[in-house]
Amino acid sequence: MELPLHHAIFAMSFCFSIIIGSCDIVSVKENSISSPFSDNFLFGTASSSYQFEGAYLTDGKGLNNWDVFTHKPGTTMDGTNGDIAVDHYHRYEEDVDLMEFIGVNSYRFSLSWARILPKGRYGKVNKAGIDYYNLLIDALVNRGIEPFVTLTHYDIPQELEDRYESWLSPEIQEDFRYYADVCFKYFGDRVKYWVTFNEPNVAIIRGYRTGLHPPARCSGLFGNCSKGDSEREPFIAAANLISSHAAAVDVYRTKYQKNQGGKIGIVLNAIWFEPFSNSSEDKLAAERAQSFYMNWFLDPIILGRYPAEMEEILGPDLPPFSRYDVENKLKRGLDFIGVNHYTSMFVKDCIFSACEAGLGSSRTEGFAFISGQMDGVSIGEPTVLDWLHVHPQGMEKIVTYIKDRYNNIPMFITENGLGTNENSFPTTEDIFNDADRVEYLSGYLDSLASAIRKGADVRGYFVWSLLDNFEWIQGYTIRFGLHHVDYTTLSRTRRLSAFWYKNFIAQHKASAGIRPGPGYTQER
Ligand code: GBH
Repeated sequence: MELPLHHAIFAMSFCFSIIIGSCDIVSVKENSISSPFSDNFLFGTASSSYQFEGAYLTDGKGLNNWDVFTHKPGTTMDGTNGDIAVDHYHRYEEDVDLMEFIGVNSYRFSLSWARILPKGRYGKVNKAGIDYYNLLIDALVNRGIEPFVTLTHYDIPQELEDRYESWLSPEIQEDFRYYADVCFKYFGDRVKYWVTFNEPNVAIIRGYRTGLHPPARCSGLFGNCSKGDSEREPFIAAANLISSHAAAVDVYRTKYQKNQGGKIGIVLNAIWFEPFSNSSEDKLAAERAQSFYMNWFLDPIILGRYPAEMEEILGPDLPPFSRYDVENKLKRGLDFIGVNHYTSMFVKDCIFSACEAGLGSSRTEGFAFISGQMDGVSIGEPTVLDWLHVHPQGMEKIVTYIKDRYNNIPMFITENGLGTNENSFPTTEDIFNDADRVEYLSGYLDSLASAIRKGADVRGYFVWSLLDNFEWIQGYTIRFGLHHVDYTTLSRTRRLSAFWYKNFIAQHKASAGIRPGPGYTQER
C-alpha cells in the first residue's frame, strides 16, 4: 500500500502558512497504514567531524590532511576552511536538542582521528578528544538516540601523510588498526554501529585521480597537480585502504564484537548508473561504470576479489591481496553496507564507440562515459550541484542492485539529501522554505520504501544533513541542512524540511506501533 505522503505535504503547506507561532503538523496521523520500515528501523541525520566540529586546534587536536589542505590558497571555492565549521564541538548539546525535536532514533557522525590520535600511532591518545566524544555519545544515548559512528570521513592525521604518504603506503594499515582499536576500546560499550570509512571511492578518486581533495595528487588530463599518477596511484591507495578496513574489522571481530555486540560496515558513495540506450554496449558500460566505482571496494571486501571487468581491463595493474587476507579477513569482511545515495548518471560505451576524453572514458575508469546529461537529455532535474540530478527511481534501483549482487546483506542508507545555495540577503522565508528539499527527500524515501517492499533488507536511513555545514571544496556556499546555519552568528534555524522529517518519522513510528518519542508535541 502506498504511504499517504500527500497528507504530510498537505499538513506542511498548512504549517508553512503559519510560519510564526505554533506549527501543529502531527494531526495527520490517523490512518492505520502499515509502514514498510521495520519497528527498529533507524531514522537519523548525518554529519562528519571536519564538516561540523570546528575547534581545529582546541584541546590538543592534531592537524589533519583537510586542515593543511584548506589552509593553502585556492583549494576551496570560497577560500574558507573547517577551522570553525558549525562549531559542533562546543554546540553539540544544542544540536542533540534539535535531533530530539525531530524525533530521530539515530545520529550518524564521524570521529576526528587527529583529535583522538594527534600523531597517529606515533604519539599518545589525546584524553580531551576521548572526553569530548564520551560527552557526545552520552548525550545521544540519554535521549534514546543510537550513535552510528564513522571512524574516518575523509580526514586523517597529517602526520601519516608526512611520514609515509598515507594511503600510498601499506604502513597505514597499522595506523588504522591501532586507531580503530582505541575507538572500540573507549566507545564500544555504547556504540553498536561502526563504519570504517566514509566513501573511500570518493576520497581515493578525488585524492589520487582528479586531485581535487588532499593529498591533491594527479597527472595528465585528469587534473592539475604538481605530483601524482592518476592511472596507477588510485589502485595502490585503494588496495591499502581495503586492507586497512579488513584490519579494523579483524580487530573488532577478534577482540570486541563478542562482548560489545555491535556491527561493523563500510559506507560507499553509490550512484545509479543508467545505460544511456538499450544497446547491449551501453548496458555493459553501465555495469563497468559500477564496477570501477563502487564494486571496486565492495567486491574485495565481500567476495574476496576485484570485479571481473576490472581484472579484465587492468589485469596486473591491480595490486593483489594476499591469500591469507582474502581467506581470513576480506571475504564477508563486513556486517552491513552503508549506501550514500544522491544521484543517478547516464552511461555510454567507449569501447565500441569513440568517446571524448574525460568523465570516465579512460581505461582506468572502465571505458564508460558518465554524465547527467547526454544528447540534450537530462537524467533528472538538475540542481545547483553539477553532480546531483534529482532521479528518485535511482534509489530503488541502486538498493536492488546491491541486494542482488551481495546476497541481500543488511544495508543502511547512510546519506541522502539535497544541496542548495542561498541569496546574499536571505529573507526569513528564503531561510525557512526548502520545499525543493522536502520534495527531494519524500521522492527518494518513497522509492526506498518500494525497494524494501520488494525484499531489500534496509535497516536505516540518514538525511544529509542535520545542519548546513562545510561542503568540502565548495566551502559554505552549498547548504544541505534540515536546519539553516547563519555563519556569522552560528545560530541554527529549523527549516520546513525539519518539520516534514519529524512528521514523516512520527507517521512511520505510529504505524509500526511505536509511541513517538519526546518532542512530539513540542511547538516550534
Ligand atoms: C557525500 O559526498 C559526503 O559523504 C559528505 O561529506 C558530503 O557533504 C555530502 O555527500 C554532500 O556532498 O568526482 O568521483 O567524486 C558526496 C560527494 C561528490 C560524490 C561528487 C560524488 C562525484 C563523483 N559527491 N562526486 S567523484
